[in-house]
Amino acid sequence: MAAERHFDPATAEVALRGLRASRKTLPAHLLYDEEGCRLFEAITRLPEYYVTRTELALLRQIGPELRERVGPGAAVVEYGAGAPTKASLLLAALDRPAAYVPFDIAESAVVATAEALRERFPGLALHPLVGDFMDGVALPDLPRPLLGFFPGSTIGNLDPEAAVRFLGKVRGALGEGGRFLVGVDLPKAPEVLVPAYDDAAGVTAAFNLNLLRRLNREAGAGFDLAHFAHRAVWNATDSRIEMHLQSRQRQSVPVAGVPVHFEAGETIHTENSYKRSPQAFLTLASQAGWHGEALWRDPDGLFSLHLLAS
Ligand code: AVI
Repeated sequence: MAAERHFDPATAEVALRGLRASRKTLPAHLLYDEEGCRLFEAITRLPEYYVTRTELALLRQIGPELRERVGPGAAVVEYGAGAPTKASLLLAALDRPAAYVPFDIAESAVVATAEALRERFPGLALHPLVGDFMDGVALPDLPRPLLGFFPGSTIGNLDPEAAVRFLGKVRGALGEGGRFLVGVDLPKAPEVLVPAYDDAAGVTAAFNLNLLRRLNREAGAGFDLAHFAHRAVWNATDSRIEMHLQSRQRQSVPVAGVPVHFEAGETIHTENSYKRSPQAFLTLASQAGWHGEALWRDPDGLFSLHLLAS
């Protein structure tokens, strides 16, 4: 979880770059300030957001087979370790796991995750690692076999090029014999997808709009949140849910002293969440040198877990 910050020239620069483009965008990572992380946690418990509970149930179900495939004494490296629940399930399923590396950009998240697991798994070696996993940080010296873990369909927030780049970096870091367990959300009817990203209680709307509040604080912006609406749109061509913030009126908003003009109905594209069939995901994985060792889906065909091998 990121700490609260005040004016930050880097955020202002990145925001202005996106907002001055002909199609306005903001980078999705800006959604995750302290309040954004709290709202995302609340999203994972929403009735419409099937992702988290489906993946947890699937992880429970595949435990014995995973234990068999991975073998004893594994070291688990979790990319984007924001909470201990999924790692805890995975470690409990494995045969005497030797080490766990929670890896995330937010120091407080990796420390809290490691602390929670220290109590649950007293013999486990813990190596919290802080950094941007997109940059491919070198891992500490770890026992083998190595199992990377990237749950939650966070890979779905990466466009195809970034996903291949990331998968390649992980393959390089885990090395020969490394395996990678990845949660991948599956394509499904827009009637299920759109409410999952535009829930009745308005939590996802608050999560998206919070980005403007962050820019008011960190980019010297003057957004009136009441003048923007959250939109979740299914883009069938690219097989992704898009989150947008739509201007309710013609308006001009100052950002770091620069006026940014909005037409009524114009949107800021804030996030993509790709939904990938097994074939689509395995095509990306193979471009990064991985091959599929095992694939599991929940009985309703909502979500998948891929075990990749190098
Ligand atoms: C973090 N990530 C996998 C979420 C998703 O489903 O794409 C982010 C999210 N955005 C809105 N709701 C959830």
